[in-house]
Amino acid sequence: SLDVVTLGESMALFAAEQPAPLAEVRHFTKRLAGAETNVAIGLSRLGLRVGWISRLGADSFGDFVQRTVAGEGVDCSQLVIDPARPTGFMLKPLSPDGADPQVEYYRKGSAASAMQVTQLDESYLLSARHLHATGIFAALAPNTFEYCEHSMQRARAAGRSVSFDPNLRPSLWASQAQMIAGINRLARTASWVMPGIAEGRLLTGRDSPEDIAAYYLDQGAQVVVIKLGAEGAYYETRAGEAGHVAGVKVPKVVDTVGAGDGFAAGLISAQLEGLAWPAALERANWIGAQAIQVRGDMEGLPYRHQLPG
Ligand code: KDG
Repeated sequence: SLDVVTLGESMALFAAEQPAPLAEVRHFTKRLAGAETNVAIGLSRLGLRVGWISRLGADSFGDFVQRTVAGEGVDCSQLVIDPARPTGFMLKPLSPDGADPQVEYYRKGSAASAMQVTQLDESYLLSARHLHATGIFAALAPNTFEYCEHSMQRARAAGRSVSFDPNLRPSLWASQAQMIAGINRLARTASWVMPGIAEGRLLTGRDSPEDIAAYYLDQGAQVVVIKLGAEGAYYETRAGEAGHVAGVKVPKVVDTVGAGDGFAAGLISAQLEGLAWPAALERANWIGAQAIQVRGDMEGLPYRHQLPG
């Protein structure tokens, strides 16, 4: 049995080595991308048993993704190779000031984007104590939205905790209105909703962390955790517990992509270990802070022995 299961698309990432427009960059480093596998790898490094449900093409990007994820100890027994469709990839510019980069996706028609809910092995899904889902997989196609929503509903109905990171990627949605409606619909199924503050504002039309939390608590969430970047995070539970945990100072922000995934790995691992929310947010903040100090999404994720205290 597993502690955590997650589902989504992972890709090869070509990260620019020069701070120039992508069209002019000559040198890239190949890395792994995929919000859900970042979380899975973070959890596996902390010693949790975690599984990843996905599809890849029968190509060298697919081999690379599978080897990297499996090599991190993530269970890939539900990974299917689709010989008829490619593995996606993406390009990421180098932003010297650590600002969020404008990425370019090459993932339309990918193996993962064609996943159908009829292919889901529900006994595998329910063999885990916890499901982690993000809005990226749901944004790929109507069939992946359905896959994501159905998995969340099944897990929650079976009494599993379900975390949901909106992970807004506007370029994957037909319109902003559809993105907001789709993400908020998925959030209704989650037990933990964990947006960044800018995402929370866009999704709810509300401003303060307290008001954003109230929106999702009213919709049925058990806890809402709002990521405040350098300011840390705010949480509020259905039971009326609430608090702010300060951010972790870092000497230099190198690459912000993946911070939210590190945060999720910290939060989920701490909760499954029985830590209270403030301690869980502290671990989440700390891991997020590690992730932004190195290039790459998952390279900076700590192993258990590296956790402070
Ligand atoms: O959360 C990090 C992800 O954004 C990154 O790994 C790429 O999954 C990715 C995506 O679809 O943007």
